[in-house]
Amino acid sequence: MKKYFILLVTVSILIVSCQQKQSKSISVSLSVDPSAPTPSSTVTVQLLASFDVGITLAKISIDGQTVKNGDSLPLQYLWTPTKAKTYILEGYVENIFGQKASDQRIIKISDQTPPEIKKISVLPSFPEENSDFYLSVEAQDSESDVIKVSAKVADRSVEVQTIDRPIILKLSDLAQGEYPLNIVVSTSDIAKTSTSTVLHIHPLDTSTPTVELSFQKDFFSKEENVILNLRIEDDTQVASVQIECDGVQVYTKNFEKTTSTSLSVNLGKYDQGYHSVNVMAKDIRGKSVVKSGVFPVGMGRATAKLIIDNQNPSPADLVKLSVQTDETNVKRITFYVDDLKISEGTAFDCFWKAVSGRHLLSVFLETLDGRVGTDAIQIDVQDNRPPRIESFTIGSAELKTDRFTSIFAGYYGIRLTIRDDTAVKQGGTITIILSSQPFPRLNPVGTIILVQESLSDDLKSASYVGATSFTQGRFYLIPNGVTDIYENQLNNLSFPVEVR
Ligand SMILES: [Ca+2]
Ligand SMILES: [Ca+2]
Ligand SMILES: [Ca+2]
Repeated sequence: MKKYFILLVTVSILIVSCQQKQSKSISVSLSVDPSAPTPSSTVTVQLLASFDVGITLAKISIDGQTVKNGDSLPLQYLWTPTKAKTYILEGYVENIFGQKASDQRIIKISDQTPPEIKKISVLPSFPEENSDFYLSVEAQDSESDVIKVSAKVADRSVEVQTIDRPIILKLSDLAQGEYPLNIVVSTSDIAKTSTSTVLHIHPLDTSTPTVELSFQKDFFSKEENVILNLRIEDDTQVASVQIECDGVQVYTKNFEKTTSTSLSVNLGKYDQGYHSVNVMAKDIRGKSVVKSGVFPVGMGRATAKLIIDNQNPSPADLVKLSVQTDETNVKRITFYVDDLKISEGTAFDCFWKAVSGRHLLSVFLETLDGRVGTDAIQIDVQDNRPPRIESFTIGSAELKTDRFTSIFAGYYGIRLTIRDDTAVKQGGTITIILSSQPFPRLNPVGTIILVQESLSDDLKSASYVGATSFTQGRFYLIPNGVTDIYENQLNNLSFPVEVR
């Protein structure tokens, strides 16, 4: 029994010491051949261990991905890297004793071939003085994802290293002028290429173009071509204009070296209704503006303008009334003087025999498509007749020119009312001369001043009042200063009065 116990202890010590020995001695090593591979190399990766008995798992991984595994050593993997970059290679081993060991290699595969430059562009296309702009570099490389671009212009240099495509570099604050621009594109110290170009920095363009649009007419008929007038200006250069009608492009034009332009564009014929127009103008720097408008076809007012050949006729003069119109489909033209129709039909003119006074001449034009237009002119026809006396009273006695009117001596109010076919003067006075002799043998014995008491709304009639004392005798009352607005004066009238 003691003998067995001693044997068991001896075996246990042996196993423990054997395990201790193995855990001390196992080590793995990963070899890489060639040691500095390129993307075109075939690389032999080999995993070895110091103690290769009882292996349960051996594996090789690249960047965490297992590429080869097995249960015996050495383990070999033939690797053909395609990308130029830094890789982590790892070898790993487990054995029946539960031992684990690993080894790592950092392998940098450097790119031998330069990237290919596809295109270099400047954004915006016209970089302006003292503002930001960008270089866009389109480059590709089949081995390297990361591409480095360095750009040198004037005293600036910028550099970016990225996997983004295209590769964008920001530049700014250059004065107006031309600069050599050098660009180096690389994927490693030995894989690089370069190019150079000339960079133009333009003067500042501060505003979008301006567009003024107007139509040749307020509206058009279905038979007419719609004409659009445009004026376009820009602080640098107008580049192009594009016109859409009802959403359909109908016109484009490009311009050369102009800061302002005026043009009339024939948009063609349209159906009845309202139509929209959009005008887009661009300047040479790519700034654009859109202006919109609407034009009616077959609707709206008809054009009608009244013309008269004599603005200042005398009574009985013939005045010619004409209508000017753009309409081609006239149905009816009617001319009026005041409310009186003097011509109706399709005649474009007519005559009117002027009569004194203030008159409203008008024309009314109708088209076959149901539109109307009208125009009017007010004129004053100067009359040549003085006002006439409507009534002349002393107290309640009405004076006449052809017989004596009898009154008793005393104090009387006097009233004179006059009327003119055009208008009497506003305000003022009328003087009544008292003569002891009949007209024309004047022998004044006194005067009476009458002041204007009232004026009718149409200015044609006015009343004047005054007062005086009459003593016995025979008198002739002669009004003086009875005139109309044209200074036609009433003369030579005398009114006999007998005061008893
Ligand atoms: Ca390359
Ligand atoms: Ca501009
Ligand atoms: Ca008159």
